[in-house]
Amino acid sequence: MKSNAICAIATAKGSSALGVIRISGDNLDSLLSHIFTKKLSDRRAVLTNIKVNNVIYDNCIVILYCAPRSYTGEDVIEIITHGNPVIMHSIIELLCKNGVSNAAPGEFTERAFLNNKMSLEKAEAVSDLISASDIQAVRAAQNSLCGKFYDEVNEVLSCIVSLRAELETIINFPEDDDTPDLIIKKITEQVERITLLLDNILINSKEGRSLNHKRTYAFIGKPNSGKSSIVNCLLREDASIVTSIAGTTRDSIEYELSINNKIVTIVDTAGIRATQDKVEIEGIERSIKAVLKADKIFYVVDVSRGLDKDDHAILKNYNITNYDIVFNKIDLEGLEPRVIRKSPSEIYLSAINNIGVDLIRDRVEEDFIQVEKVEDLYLARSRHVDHLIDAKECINRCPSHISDCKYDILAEDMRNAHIALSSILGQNPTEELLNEIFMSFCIGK
Ligand SMILES: Nc1nc2c(ncn2[C@@H]2O[C@H](COP(=O)(O)OP(=O)(O)OP(=O)(O)O)[C@@H](O)[C@H]2O)c(=O)[nH]1
Ligand SMILES: [Mg+2]
Repeated sequence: MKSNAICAIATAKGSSALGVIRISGDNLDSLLSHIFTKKLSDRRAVLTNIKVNNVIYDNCIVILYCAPRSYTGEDVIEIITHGNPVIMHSIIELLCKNGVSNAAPGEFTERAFLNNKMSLEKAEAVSDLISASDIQAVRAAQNSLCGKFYDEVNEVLSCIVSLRAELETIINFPEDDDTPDLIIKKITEQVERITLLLDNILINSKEGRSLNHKRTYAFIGKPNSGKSSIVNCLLREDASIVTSIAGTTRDSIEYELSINNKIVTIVDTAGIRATQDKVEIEGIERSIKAVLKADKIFYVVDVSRGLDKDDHAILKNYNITNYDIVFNKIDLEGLEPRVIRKSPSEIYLSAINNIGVDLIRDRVEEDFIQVEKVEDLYLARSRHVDHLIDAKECINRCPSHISDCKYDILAEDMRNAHIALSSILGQNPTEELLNEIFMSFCIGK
């Protein structure tokens, strides 16, 4: 596939010791050799200046990977620069002046997929590996990337292909058949094997999907209840502004919090109350969106005021169902920090004194999934599980088709199971699906 050259900074934003710029396209050596003071050579690290019109952009390590032995299957150049964003952006500008365009998110991996360097679920695993929120998710993504998921899906696919071939023979040449009993026995055994393999993949994929999900916890409640104070305690820094003025937080603000080496998202939100203030109304609407996005709500109440009818109205009107009530400001009532487990559970703490805030960390930790045998998992996505369920539904219908000797209907269900499983690996993907998958990547990957 002929394609224009693309480039992107592949390292994170900001200053660092080193920065990496990635370029992919056809005939990169002839397109760009004039900007390097040394000749590049395939798969060799070359220490060279990037120099044009006597301006030295940087002294860097440059590696050329000639097509097709590269990540994308095209020529790829990786430039390792000093990690100053000014240097990296000036090199990107230089590349763009020389016929290279800025890469879209995930475009390198999309090209790798389109050039048959990797199947679709492996391309997805690249993105999942980068965003994995704990070590188990990292291991599971690595399993997918090494082809464990691909191999297992492929094994079922080959069983389905051979059964489909047999069914075609039975349907087209009924006179050549073995006795009906023998056919039924043979086909039943094959369907049983497919069912067994599929069940196993489905269990592992469902577990893998839950590992892939970074959980979100939103702090919701009336103004002044202490949401921002609790969030700041959890973050152990003054990230959110805290004042005694009700309505201080005007927007939903997301933070990443690491609890026991697992990253979760916590959201500080604007206090909910009836107001005429336009900015506050907008903030409250964002709080409602945060409710919808969250896996769980910590509903914060000033314990000295108690859970009143306004709180009940908020819980009801915003359809908040999965929540703990956090009674903050226990110092005002002389209460002890504690958790009362019931439905909903209650957590008593004092953010201002940082007493009992760890109880929230403990509650979050209770939600962590403990996976016994991570070596069996792959970091699956909902898309994969949906296709596996589609395939499973087709296979589940097979035993009754066999006993009714309805081989043409059986063949049709096998065909549909085949399509569902092929879709996981990205055989015949739609453009929309590819856009959806690759747009969620970071730029430079
Ligand atoms: N006594 C006491 N005061 C607290 C405690 N936690 C927070 N406060 C005070 O309560 C006031 C409101 O705290 P915030 O954290 O800004 O409350 P909020 O829920 O984020 O308020 P909005 O952003 O307006 O919705 C501040 O004056 C805090 O110092 C606590 O545990 N005890
Ligand atoms: Mg606040």
